[in-house]
Amino acid sequence: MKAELVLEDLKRRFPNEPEYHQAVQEVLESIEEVYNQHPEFEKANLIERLCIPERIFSFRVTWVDDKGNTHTNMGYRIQHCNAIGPYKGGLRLHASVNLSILKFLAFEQTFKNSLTTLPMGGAKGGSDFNPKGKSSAEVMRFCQAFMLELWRNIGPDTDVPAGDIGVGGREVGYFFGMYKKLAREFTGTFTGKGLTFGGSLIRPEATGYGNVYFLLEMLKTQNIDIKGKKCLVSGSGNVAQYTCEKLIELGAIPVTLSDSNGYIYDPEGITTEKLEYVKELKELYRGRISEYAETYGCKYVANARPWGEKADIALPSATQNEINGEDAKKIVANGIIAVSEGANMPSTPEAIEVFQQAKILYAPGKAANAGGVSVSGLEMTQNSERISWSAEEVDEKLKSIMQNIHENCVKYGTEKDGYVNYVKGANIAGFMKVAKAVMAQGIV
Ligand code: NDP
Ligand code: 2IT
Repeated sequence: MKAELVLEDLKRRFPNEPEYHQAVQEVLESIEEVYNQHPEFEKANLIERLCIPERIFSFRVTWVDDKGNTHTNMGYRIQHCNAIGPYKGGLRLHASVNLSILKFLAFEQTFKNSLTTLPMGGAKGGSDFNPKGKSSAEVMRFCQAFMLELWRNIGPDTDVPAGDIGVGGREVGYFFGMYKKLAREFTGTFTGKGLTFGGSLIRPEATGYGNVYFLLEMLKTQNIDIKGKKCLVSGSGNVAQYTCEKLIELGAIPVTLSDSNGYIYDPEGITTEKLEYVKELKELYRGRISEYAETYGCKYVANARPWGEKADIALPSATQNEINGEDAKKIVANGIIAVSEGANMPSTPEAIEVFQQAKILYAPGKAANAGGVSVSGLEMTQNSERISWSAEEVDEKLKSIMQNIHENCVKYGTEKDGYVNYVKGANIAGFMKVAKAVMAQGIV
């Protein structure tokens, strides 16, 4: 297999899908050498089967707003691979959603889920519906209309969706309610559910907490204490909030948050009290992060990202390609020692190159943010057994999963000079397990 040729072919067959090409390229470059040690893979043309989704659903979603106007959006579900378990992955509601973005996310999800060691395949879905400025009733009608189309293609042993950008507890509740009505069953089809109807404790916290657990493991390899370290966090949604919560608990100092309009810089640090304000601002009032700056009298920079601020650690937690090569240069020049990705693919290939050249600790999303889907996997287990574990139990399992992912990255990603290439480690470990499972199941 020649990574370059495979990519060229995919670009020809699926043009205008830059995010999908970007995600595939990163994995292919990491695994090329190991893959080529297995002639049986090449003989079975395995690589194409792992890059191209098994199935894609796309459908029109029609809903009525509060004024009685009718709207149409596109809905999608990409079932990328179910070689190691039922399809599993979130739904994203954001105006930018298109096939390229969902194909990249479903591809990444497959190898991320493999890394967790839990039996989950990879999927992703969503819609170009823009939840901003919509009432709860409008969001509900949209979610119900979306589920009217998707429900036949998902199920507890088939495909289990969850949240992502624009989909939190409220939306999962609406999706699940409609699914349950149409399917006439109460099962664990959906994770991230409310605690009163089968949700798992620690699922809301899991991605942010898990990212900080992963960061701790990276810091441990260099005997660095997290206490007192200033952290740049981007985003201000689910992942950003619980990243901050864990950082504060461990004595680190988050100094930035952002949304699609700009970022705040609070040199005093975001405290527990200020974080409670952010949670309310975002979950209840659905406000803008600029209001934080007005409330606490700190700096707000419109239409910008926080990467030029001075700090010790960066935890991008908003969206894909939010750190470009120039941002990465600023991050390195400012002496940042570690970048741990809460978001999926937040760094461009140029940015990754800058981090790795500078040999700073750098963890890609598919390893560092795997805590979210891991606890989703634990939610599935609890649902099938009709039991629920305590917060401590789930948190302990989450910690040990993140430590195990870190160990695997070190095992497969350590280079001759001792530098751990976490991208390579995560890609090889995640990929090989799926590859072996696909091979064993024949050509299907
Ligand atoms: P939320 O919707 O809760 O929050 C998203 C945050 O990112 C918001 O602050 C949002 O700002 C900002 N954002 C979204 N899109 C853009 C954009 N195009 N430009 C600038 N800012 C943007 O989503 P999550 O916190 O759940 O997701 C954040 C990231 O983490 C995503 O990459 C997601 O794929 C990834 N992830 C999420 C997991 C989960 O369990 N939720 C698990 C693993 C990864 P605004 O409000 O202005 O839109
Ligand atoms: O990107 C991700 O891993 C998620 N959005 C979570 C997926 C899940 O099924 O919990």
